[in-house]
Amino acid sequence: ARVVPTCSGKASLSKMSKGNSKPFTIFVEGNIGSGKTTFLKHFAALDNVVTLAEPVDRWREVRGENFLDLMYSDPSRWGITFQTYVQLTMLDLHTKPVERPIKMMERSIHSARYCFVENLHSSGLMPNPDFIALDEWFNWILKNHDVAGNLIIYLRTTPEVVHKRMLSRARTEESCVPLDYLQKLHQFHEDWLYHRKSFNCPAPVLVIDADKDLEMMAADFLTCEAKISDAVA
Ligand code: DCP
Repeated sequence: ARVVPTCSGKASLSKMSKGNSKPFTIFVEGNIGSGKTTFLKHFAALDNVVTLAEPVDRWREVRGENFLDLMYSDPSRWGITFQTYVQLTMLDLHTKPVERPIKMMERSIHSARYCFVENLHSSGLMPNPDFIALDEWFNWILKNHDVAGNLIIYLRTTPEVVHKRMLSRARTEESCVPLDYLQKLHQFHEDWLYHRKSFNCPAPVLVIDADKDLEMMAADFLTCEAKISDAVA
């Protein structure tokens, strides 16, 4: 694991939450199939951490409609619907009060905008007016709500590895997602979190090699635990 310098050039983890009531907030980011859910499960066992899983099930059942499925079946038509709802549900999690000192979220409103929405728009799958409307909402949220984090854990993978994992877990809606889509998403994550050359990065980044099988990740989990407790202490 390595800690990428903060946007301001400091190499240490942010200690923003120290001394105030806001929890130390962590976003776990990475491509589809990078192991975010498993990562969160590990930390859910710790008594000072609240983990908030990504609300995929809420996106699959919205008053009888499966927004995730609609988005994959016709992104140009339904991408705006799906991503608007993702933005709402993520805002809900960002602003949710928690009772413990560390709040760990699976993804964030930031990766929704900077990776998924950006990918749909730049691939020509989201019409420009749809993109503008979403982006206006996003900018309004950034100005009017606290969606900041203290640390990003980037589960870094290669697209071929996550493609295999995605096919083997066989989530129905994802059956038609091609490798090319994962390659593009990978590049957006890389440019944002690893090369730091695209969008604003809202927190320092801890990079973890997540191509490894789960059994090989134990040491990385411990490294993360140590970095987090050091940052919060
Ligand atoms: N998704 C999307 N746009 C977003 C967020 C997610 O299109 N803003 C899609 C991609 C996946 C599904 O939702 O098809 C779930 O995405 P994640 O990668 O966030 O979650 P996983 O369950 O794939 O994570 P992991 O396998 O790492 O646990």
